[in-house]
Amino acid sequence: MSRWWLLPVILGVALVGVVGMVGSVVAVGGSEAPQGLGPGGKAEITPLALQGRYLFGVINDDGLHYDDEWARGVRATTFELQWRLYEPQEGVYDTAYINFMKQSLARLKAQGWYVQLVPGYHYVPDWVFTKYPDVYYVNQYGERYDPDPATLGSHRIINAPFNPQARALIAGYIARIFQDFDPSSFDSVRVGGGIQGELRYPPPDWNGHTNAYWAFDSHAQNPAESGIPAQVVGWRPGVDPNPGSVGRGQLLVNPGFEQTHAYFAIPGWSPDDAITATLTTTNPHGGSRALQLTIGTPHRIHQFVRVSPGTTYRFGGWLRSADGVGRARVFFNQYDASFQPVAGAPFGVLETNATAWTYLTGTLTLSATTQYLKVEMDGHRPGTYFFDDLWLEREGETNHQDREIAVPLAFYDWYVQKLTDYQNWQIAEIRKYYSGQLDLLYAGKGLLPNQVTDALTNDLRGDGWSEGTSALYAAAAYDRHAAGLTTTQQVALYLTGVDEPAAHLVDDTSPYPSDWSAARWIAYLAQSRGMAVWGENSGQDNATKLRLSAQRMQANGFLGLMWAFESELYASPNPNGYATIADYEAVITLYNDPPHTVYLPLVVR
Ligand SMILES: [Ca+2]
Repeated sequence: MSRWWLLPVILGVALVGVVGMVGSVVAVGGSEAPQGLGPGGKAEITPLALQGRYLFGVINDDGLHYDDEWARGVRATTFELQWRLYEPQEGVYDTAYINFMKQSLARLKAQGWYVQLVPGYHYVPDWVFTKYPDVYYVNQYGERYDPDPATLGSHRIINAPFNPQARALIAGYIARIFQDFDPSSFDSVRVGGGIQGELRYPPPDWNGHTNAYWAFDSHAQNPAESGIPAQVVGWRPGVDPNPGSVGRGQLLVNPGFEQTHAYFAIPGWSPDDAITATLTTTNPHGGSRALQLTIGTPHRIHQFVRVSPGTTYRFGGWLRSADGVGRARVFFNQYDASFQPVAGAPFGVLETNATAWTYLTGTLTLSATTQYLKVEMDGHRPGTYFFDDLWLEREGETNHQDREIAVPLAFYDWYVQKLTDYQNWQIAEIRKYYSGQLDLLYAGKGLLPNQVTDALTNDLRGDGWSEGTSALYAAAAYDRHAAGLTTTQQVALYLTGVDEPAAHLVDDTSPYPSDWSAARWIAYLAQSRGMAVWGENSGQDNATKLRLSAQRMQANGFLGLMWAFESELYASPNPNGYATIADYEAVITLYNDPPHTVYLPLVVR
């Protein structure tokens, strides 16, 4: 069974025949993955092939530059509706606004533009909040998500993942759009529903807190409505202790490697990309499974464990080596509150090259600044190694019960799943009226499974390794959202932030997703399920970022690129050095004249 992080080398360059269709891109090929992207997910992917020319577009056009843009090769634009302008009072639709937008649309279609509809239900009218005060997101501190309308009016989204009334209101607005506008006018429709129309929960920073999870309204907390697991009802991350940590003297999670999970290869443990970590049922020491590591390069699997500084800990476990030469090793390394190694601090180690299960123990007294022990396993040279029934306890501990993360894990699985469900609900709702392409807005690279594992083993307290990333609270586990799509028919993934992270921070030639740009990760997820992929930059970007974005578009088999924002392309004066429309024209010419039909697809075998 293959593991998600075990992505083999990227193979070759595909040559696709030239199809000289100006302003047209067609995605062909691809295959439907029969299952998710987690462990056991698809390992054989037929690449999407791109024929014809890349589709270059602009975002937030003001309607003044269509002719100029068209002459320079720009062929796509967003067409943004805003619910708050469309329906200023409940059931009252602004005819003047709608007619104006209809005229704009007619003009775009007459000129041949590719029109990406932004339905704009993330621009919520004021009356929704006054008439339906129940529609707010609520975090674990009992606080409503209610950004200041004056300064953050475009962030006032409603709690549609959990609140049926919020969904009903959005559904009514969507129906109205496709009643007023001919659905066939739109070449694609954006789907996301969170802030800026992206698929995500509100941000973690709220009212002085930095770890807000937005699933604590009465609907979310009602099992009959939300399916929240019983043991999770009322449990507040970072406020309530993890019941599986209270009074448990054995500090390692899943120390016997008996647990399994749909998305984590080894629950509680975070393997580096470059190793193969599996659960083996062959000859475990205890229970029915043991950890098997196959190592070719110096990499490890780890778990961070919160400990008390200046305290003595004891540890032990069962280890063995496959070849009798390489030594199986378990390290206990000291880390401070900032997750930096404590300089000069001693480490604990267990190691053996015995081929039979061997029991080893050790002791380590921590420094005054140590907050975490990073428990790591590897082998001292390439080979295969086995581990089972590890333990770590404070000296003198009498409670030997294993720590476990069932509650944080159940909470987070549910929190992510509810956003997947909201994604699927939006698709189904729009599909009632519209059969064309849907662009799912994924905000950047999001989370990788190891980041989630590290947060869970810290009980989602908010201060652990990887818990500083907003993607955790946003539930931006895009591998899960893509795997959880109920349909991929005419569905594309659309990345916001093609320019992120900066080029020097990523390696898109690496076989490992942790090294990749957001563009490569989202392209991988899309193509894993036979979907097309494209996207836009972050905005306020210079010509270097423009060229980088176009390179990533090509390298990852995107349909095209939308540039944010049109106003910046035409900025005059341009004191911030934004990419100009001339820069954009040069990029369009480079990639489309003659049509480029060579790119690096994500062939994964
Ligand atoms: Ca075991």
